Amino acid sequence: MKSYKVLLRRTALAAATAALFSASVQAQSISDSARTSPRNAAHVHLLQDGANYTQFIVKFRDGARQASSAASRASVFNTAAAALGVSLREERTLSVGGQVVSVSKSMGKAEALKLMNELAKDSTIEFIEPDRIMQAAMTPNDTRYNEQWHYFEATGGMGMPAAWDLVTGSGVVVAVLDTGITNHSDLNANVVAGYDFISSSTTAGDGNGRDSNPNDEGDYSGGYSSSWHGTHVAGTVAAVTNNSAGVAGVAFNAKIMPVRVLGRGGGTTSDIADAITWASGGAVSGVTTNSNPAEVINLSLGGSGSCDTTTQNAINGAVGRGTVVVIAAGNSNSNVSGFTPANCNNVVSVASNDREGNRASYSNYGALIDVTAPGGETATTANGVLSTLNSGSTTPGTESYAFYQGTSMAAPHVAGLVALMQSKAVSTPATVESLLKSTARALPGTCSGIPRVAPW
Ligand SMILES: [Ca+2]
Ligand SMILES: [Ca+2]
Ligand SMILES: [Ca+2]
Ligand SMILES: [Ca+2]
Repeated sequence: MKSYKVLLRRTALAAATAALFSASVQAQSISDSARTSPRNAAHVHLLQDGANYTQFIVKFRDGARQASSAASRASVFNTAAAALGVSLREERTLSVGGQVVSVSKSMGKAEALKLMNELAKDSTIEFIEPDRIMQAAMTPNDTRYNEQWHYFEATGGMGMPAAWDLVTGSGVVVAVLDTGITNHSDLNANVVAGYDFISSSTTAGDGNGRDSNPNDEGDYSGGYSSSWHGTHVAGTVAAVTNNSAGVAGVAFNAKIMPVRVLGRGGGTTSDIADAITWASGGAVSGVTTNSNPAEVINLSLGGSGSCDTTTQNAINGAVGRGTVVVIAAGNSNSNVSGFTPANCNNVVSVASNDREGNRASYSNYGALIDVTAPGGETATTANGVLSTLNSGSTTPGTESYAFYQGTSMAAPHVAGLVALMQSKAVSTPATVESLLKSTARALPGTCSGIPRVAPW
C-alpha cells in the first residue's frame, strides 16, 4: 500500500488573512421602470445595477426639426436637464445616427433612469440609450483578484478574463480528491455534497472510518501544521467569484465536490481508487452511489513509483464514464515518469510554471506532461497562487487566504479550465486532453519543451 502526499511545497508558506466584505445582492427591477417609460423610447433595460453613466445616446426622429438643428436639440436637452438639476451637452453625431450627450455629473442607475424617461417625454426623440462602458474581458470584482496574477498576467498567467466572457462553468461538477473542505464564505455557495473515503480513523482524525462528511479535520503531523490543501485547491477551481470579496476561481459557476482522501500522513491507493470510482458515478461497496457524478476529477497528490493496476483501473473506469482526470505532476524536479498517479494512462498530467513563465523550479517534467499551468513560486510570497485557506494550525480555525506553490496549485487551474470546456460543449476525456494540448502555447520562459495551457 502506497502512501500519497499532497503536492504542496511546505516551504516558505505565508498565510495572509484577508479583509472580508459581505457580498451585496442586488435585485433587478428593470421591468417596473420600463413600464413608466413613454413609448419605450427610453431603453432603460440597458441600465445595470452598480454601473455609473456619464453619457447617453439620443436619436431624434428622422424628419423632426431636431434631427437637423443643434439649437433645437439643445432646447430639448435643456428642458429635461432642468427638470433634474443637471446640464446636458451634445458631444457629437454618430455614424449610425443619433447624438452623444454628456451629463454634468456621473449618474447611478436610478438617476440615469429618471433622465432617460424625462427625455423620452419629448415625442421627437426616437430613442435614448446609455452610452455604456464596454470591457474587453470580464474582470471579477473580488477584492484580492488583482493579486491573482496566475489568472490574468500575460507572461505566466492563464488568460482567464477572455475565457470568462465566453463561459464560466455552469452545470459542471469538479471533484476535488484531497484533504477535504473547510467552511469558507468564498467557497460554501459553490460546494456540493461529497464524501470522506479515508478508511483509517487515525489518518482521518474524525473518530471513524469512511463517512459522508468530507470536512477537513486537519492533516497536521510530524511537526507540520495543517495544510488545508483541499480548501486551497477548491478555491482555485471555483471560489465564489464576482462577490466583491476574496478571490476568484477558474470555473466559478461550476460546483466543487469535496472528496476526502488525504489526512494525517497522506492517503492510500485503495481509498483514492474508490474515491475516483465514486466521484465519477461508479459503484463502491458500502457507499451510496453518487447521484451527481463529476465531469472532472482533480488529484493534486502523488507519490513515487510506477502507476499501479488498481489506480489505473479506477482511472479507466472514470474515463469510461466520461470523467476527465487531472493530476498534478509532482514537485521533485524530476521526470514525471517516476511519479504516480501522474504517470498513469488516460490522465491529464499537469506541470507548474512560475510567474515569469518558466518551468517552476520544483516542477516535474518530461514526455508524460500534457500541459503546464501556473503553480507559482513563493520564494517571493506574492508569486505563489492565491486561494482560499483556513487559519487553524491543527484543527480548523477561521477562514483565510494564502499564497501556496506547487503542481498541486497548477492542476486545479487545468481542472477548472476543463470544467469551462465541458460547460461549453461536452467532449470525451481523450478529446479534452488533445484540445488542451493543441491550444496550449509554448512556455515563454525556460524549459520550452513543456507547454502550458491557454484558453481556446
Ligand atoms: Ca471519517
Ligand atoms: Ca469525515
Ligand atoms: Ca470571491
Ligand atoms: Ca496524458
